[in-house]
Amino acid sequence: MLKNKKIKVMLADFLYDNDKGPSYNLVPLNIGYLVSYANRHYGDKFDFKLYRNIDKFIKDFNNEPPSIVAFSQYIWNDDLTQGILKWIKSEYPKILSISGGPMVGITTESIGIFFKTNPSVDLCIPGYGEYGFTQVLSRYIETKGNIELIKNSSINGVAFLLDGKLVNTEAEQLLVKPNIDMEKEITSPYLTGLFDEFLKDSYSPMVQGMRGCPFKCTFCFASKLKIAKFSEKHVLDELDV
Ligand code: B12
Ligand code: SF4
Repeated sequence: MLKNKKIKVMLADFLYDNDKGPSYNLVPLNIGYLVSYANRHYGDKFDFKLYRNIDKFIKDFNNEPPSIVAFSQYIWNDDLTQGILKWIKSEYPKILSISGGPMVGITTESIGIFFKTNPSVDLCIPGYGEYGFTQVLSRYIETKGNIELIKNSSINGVAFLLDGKLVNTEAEQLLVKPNIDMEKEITSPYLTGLFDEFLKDSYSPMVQGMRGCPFKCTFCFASKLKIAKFSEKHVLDELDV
């Protein structure tokens, strides 16, 4: 590896394409927030690339495989993501794989089920992802990317299997809140240009005013998360009004 070369991280929230194009076409706000937060802490060490389109991901991956892959798993892209993960880990076992999103869930039981159905995932981050993701990056640097060493001791906000046993499953207490000051610590991915390539490609913007939900529908992931808000100014700045 070249000295001072940044560590490549590919993040994706995949969409299916049908014969009319993408099944829907919103910017990947979830991984955009992860990268906005991570860039504040480790932007000098990691080079983050965001993807929606699977063909583009595979082309760039084959061109230069990354050191870390990170995927959003929702009910609508779970099979697709699992397939890609299976291929990546069978061909490149040293690439660290991280997952997050509603399919992980936030209870010990759901995280256990997630790992059973996703054996190619090294680490998962239940609930809000920014804090845990950055904790993993820090551990990655300390251990020079050795996956066994990364899993040697627990990582705050992160769950994984060690000898078949779940480590760090205190999701319910720890992870249902963002663990960061969203307003101060998440720079808008719109205002920093992170989404420019998506907007140029006709993806639609989606603006988040708050997280969690004041309603408590029992089936819903969002009803379990603590409410956290962006300020009115933050939202208006993003809307450019
Ligand atoms: C807006 C929204 C929609 C919009 C836009 C969808 C989208 N964004 O892609 C619309 C109206 C289109 C929609 C439709 C549907 N939705 Co919807 N939707 C939501 C809602 C309200 C917000 C999602 C969102 O974008 N949040 C913004 C991002 C920034 O937040 P986030 O997803 O929470 O991301 C954080 C964490 O999940 C985590 N994270 C996410 N990805 C990753 C990746 C990594 C590597 C890491 C470490 C962490 C991480 O970190 C992020 C930042 O903290 C959620 C409920 C909620 N309040 O969360 C439901 C939700 C996502 N929807 C859901 C469902 C079921 C649907 C539908 C299938 C409903 C239906 N039957 O038709 C459809 C399918 C849409 C499709 N893609 O085909 C479920 C998904 C459940 C699941 N297990 O996947 C949710 C969670 C609600 C629920 N019932 O529990 N939806
Ligand atoms: S389904 Fe979830 S996001 Fe929608 S109102 Fe209910 S708790 Fe809120």
